[in-house]
Amino acid sequence: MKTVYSPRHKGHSGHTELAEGGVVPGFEKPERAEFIRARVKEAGLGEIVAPASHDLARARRVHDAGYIDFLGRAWDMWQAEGRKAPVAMPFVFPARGMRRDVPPTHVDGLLGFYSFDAGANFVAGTWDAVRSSFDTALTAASLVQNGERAAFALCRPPGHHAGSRTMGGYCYINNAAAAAQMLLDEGASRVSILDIDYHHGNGTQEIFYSRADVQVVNLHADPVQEYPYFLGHADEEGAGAGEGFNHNYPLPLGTEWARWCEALEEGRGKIAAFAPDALVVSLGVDTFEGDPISQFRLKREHYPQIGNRIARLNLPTLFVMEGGYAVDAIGFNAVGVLEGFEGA
Ligand code: Q9C
Ligand code: ZN
Repeated sequence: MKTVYSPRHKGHSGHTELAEGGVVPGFEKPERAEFIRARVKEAGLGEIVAPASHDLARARRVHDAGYIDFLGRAWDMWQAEGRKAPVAMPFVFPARGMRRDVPPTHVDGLLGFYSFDAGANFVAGTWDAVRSSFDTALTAASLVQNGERAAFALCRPPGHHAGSRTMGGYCYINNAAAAAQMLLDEGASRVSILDIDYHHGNGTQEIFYSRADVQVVNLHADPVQEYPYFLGHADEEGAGAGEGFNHNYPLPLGTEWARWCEALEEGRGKIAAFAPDALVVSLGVDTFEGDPISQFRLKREHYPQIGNRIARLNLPTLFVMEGGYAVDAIGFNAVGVLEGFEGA
């Protein structure tokens, strides 16, 4: 299968995050995408192509217009304040009991207004990287749309935590959601999203929660124990017209392959029953035993088996890169899924 990749992701670097009471270098760093790209080449997965530019109207199909507008202006607003710090990070959020119907005008207020945590920060190159990640997902979606069996969007930054008007968890534009929406807008009647990142894809769930045309299946660490903590429980099954089209499989910390695979099989059953025209896989490999911020125990040999099982759904499939922070293993694990898919 083809891989879509742009070097523009590299501008999103040097940012920080809050962890264990301090400010640390971001785990979501450029080496991630570079190691995956190197492995795609080494494994001979297929051609690597550059993304074509896509209209941001495609992002506004799944995000609030004011939110997308702010993403594009955040860094300039930060600089206009005369800030010397190289990283813009939110620090105040409209939580319970506060108003969120009056957007602030100050950049600090807007950063919090459009965030659910402090995990999506801006440096000078962030917006350009976000834009190229979005273009990457949509370009790969077009390949599938135009008849390819599968395509790999090597997106960075990732997207599945980004909701209709909130960034967070290293995510800005929800690449998988925008891609799924484009497939629908270009002719598909139903699309399934299978999110296998270690963390619950809260943004994707929120965006499609009331819809019957996008089924969302999510395997992840139980939110009572793990980030993002406030979404991803098994009883979240969709609302209104979307009732019955959201499926969460929360799993305990320490989950190993056998149990994880059982959840995958249940999820595959839901997808087969929904009979979508296409499948979008939110491909996170932070389920790996060596991941520095995660606590599942999948091993390198399990990733091709995941790809094999996904292939057996027999659907046009778009893989969209999400998380995975064990940088030295990320190439083997991410590309392992794709090789398992191709070999099935
Ligand atoms: N630094 C994705 O995998 N972790 N995002 C906070 C303290 C946030 C993960 C722990 C994890 C976000 C795309
Ligand atoms: Zn993750």
